[in-house]
Amino acid sequence: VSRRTAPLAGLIAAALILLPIAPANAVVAAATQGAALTGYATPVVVTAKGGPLMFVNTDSVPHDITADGLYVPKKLARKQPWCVDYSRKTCPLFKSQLVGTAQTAEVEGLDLLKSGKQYPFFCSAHTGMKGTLVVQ
Ligand SMILES: [Cu+2]
Repeated sequence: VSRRTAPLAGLIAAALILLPIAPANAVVAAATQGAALTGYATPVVVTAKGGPLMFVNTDSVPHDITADGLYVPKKLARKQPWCVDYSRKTCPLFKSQLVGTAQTAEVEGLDLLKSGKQYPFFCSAHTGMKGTLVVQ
């Protein structure tokens, strides 16, 4: 790295370090080593309506959080950024990205949920991994 590009490289490195840090008030859901067999480290997650809820994966294989059998109402699907990957009828009501080892992703869609209700979720890569999201 030349002297001229060194500051830029430093900025990029700092950005990469800062990216996985969750907001201070975020609730954290987690998958840890062996989660494909043993399930989520946090099978029951209590969150505020609208979140923020971060999913942290420390396992050696990728996992996510995906609403189980619950879908964004067709009329609203076009407005949800994560719905671009789905047909308008099959967009999960809430989901995180599939993330690999030591990665963190925000669970999106929590503002579509209702206080006082519980919502089942699973991992789209390992359908035996199941959990419950409790919205306060
Ligand atoms: Cu998984």
